[in-house]
Amino acid sequence: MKKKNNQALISFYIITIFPEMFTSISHYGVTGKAIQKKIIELSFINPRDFTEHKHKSVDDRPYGGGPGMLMTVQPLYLSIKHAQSLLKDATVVYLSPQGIKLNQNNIFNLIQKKKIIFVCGRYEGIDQRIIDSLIDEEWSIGDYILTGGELAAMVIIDSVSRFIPGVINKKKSLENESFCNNLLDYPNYTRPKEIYNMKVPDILLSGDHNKIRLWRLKKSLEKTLEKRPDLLEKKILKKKKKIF
Ligand code: 21W
Repeated sequence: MKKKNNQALISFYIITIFPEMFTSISHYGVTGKAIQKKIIELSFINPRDFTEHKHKSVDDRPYGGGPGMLMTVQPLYLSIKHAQSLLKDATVVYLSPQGIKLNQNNIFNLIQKKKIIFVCGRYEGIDQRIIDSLIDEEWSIGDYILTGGELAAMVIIDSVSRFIPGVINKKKSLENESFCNNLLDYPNYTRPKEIYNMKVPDILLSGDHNKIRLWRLKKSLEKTLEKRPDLLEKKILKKKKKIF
């Protein structure tokens, strides 16, 4: 079947000792569809398949002492080299708490890349020599501690999938989205008009689209001022950019 021109293909190679975790995004919802339609392509490389250690181990104790274990060089090195041979010119990204903290802007820039190799660490991290020799970029998804890079990779793939043409068809639903314009969403309502003594605001039933647009903008601004004043400051700095 021929691919439609508006469908950008993004390939992710994921280096992980827990590839089964990714069934959660492959089988469900928007990301599941995107993968089914081959708009997003996920491939897995398991360092355990590349270990030359007699007990198939992929971790060892840190030199100099300290808590926990680290992922060793050898299985990761061969895994990354293998991924690079299958996905030429890909950006190699190590997911770690030390990385650049991702936001909506980074995610948007990411879809231009098309080819990404994610290295998911487990234990207390990976040997620094892998980072120095094979990693192009190091990314974090926020200032809290996870148990490994897999959930971070899934968060990124999930978020990226919203940006790809053909994944979410309704262009409009993306245009007004939270964070795109540094505003939080306005309140939303669907049928019925009244339930359990709770009503939909009259203005949304008025059919006056200009008034509705202004009401939504007002609500968005109010909500943002109340909950995330930091976003409004960003917005004022970027005043020239048109909103809504
Ligand atoms: C968490 C690894 C904490 C290491 C020596 C001994 C990927 C992540 C991760 C993890 C530590 C991301 C230490 C936000 C995250 C991830 C696993 C710290 C200290 N050093 N984004 N002990 N948060 N986390 N080790 O945790 O792999 S992206």
